[in-house]
Amino acid sequence: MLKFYYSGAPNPTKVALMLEETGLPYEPIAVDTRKGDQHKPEFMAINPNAKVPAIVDGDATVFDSSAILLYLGEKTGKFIPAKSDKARGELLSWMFFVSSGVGPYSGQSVHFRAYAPEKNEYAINRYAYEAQRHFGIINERLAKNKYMLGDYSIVDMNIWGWARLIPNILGENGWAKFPNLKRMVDEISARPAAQRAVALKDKHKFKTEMDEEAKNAMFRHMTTKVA
Ligand SMILES: N[C@@H](CCC(=O)N[C@@H](CS)C(=O)NCC(=O)O)C(=O)O
Repeated sequence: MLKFYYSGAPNPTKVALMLEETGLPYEPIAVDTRKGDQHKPEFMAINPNAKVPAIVDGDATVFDSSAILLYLGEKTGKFIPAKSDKARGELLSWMFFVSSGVGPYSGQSVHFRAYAPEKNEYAINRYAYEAQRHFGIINERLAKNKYMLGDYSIVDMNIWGWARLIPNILGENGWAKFPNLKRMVDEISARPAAQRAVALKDKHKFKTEMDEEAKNAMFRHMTTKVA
């Protein structure tokens, strides 16, 4: 059975949504990143980048949430547009837009807002500005389209994983500028598959404290010099 290495964080949750939407049987395997499970050799043999999510499907190992969403979309033929050059161009553009923009800027925005030991206004504003700019582009497209590619697809799941956390990324008024994106996120969150995906984290008692052990596991730059 397909093995799904996960935690309750945004990138694994979007993959959980796709697994739940497709109905593919899978075995969830918890990786408690606040305890340092991601650095264990047995997990790093699956994802040398030491991050969740990852999947093992027969002899295929896939890590990185966008790669997994594409893999599962192609494997099942679900939530992926019919093949034409035009549709494939749009699919790849928006998938890479999320993985190179929405995800990293949102993640860094949360980091500098909530976890950095010093409040660095420059970093907070830069990442919040870039995250907001990316969400703005999505919001504009959703003014004319119900979903990013017309029909509900892995692009929307990829966005949902982060956008459902907009108040954590941009602050409590974060939704103010994005009514169309909010409409889509609420629609997806109401789906039974999304509710099961979000509830998956409760199947395991993940560590919640951001203590020294967690910081040592997740923020290694704090204790390791670059040069
Ligand atoms: N580009 C990767 C990023 C994965 C990632 O940053 N995962 C986070 C959870 S959302 C993680 O494992 N953090 C633990 C750590 O950085 O040690 C993806 O899209 O899957």
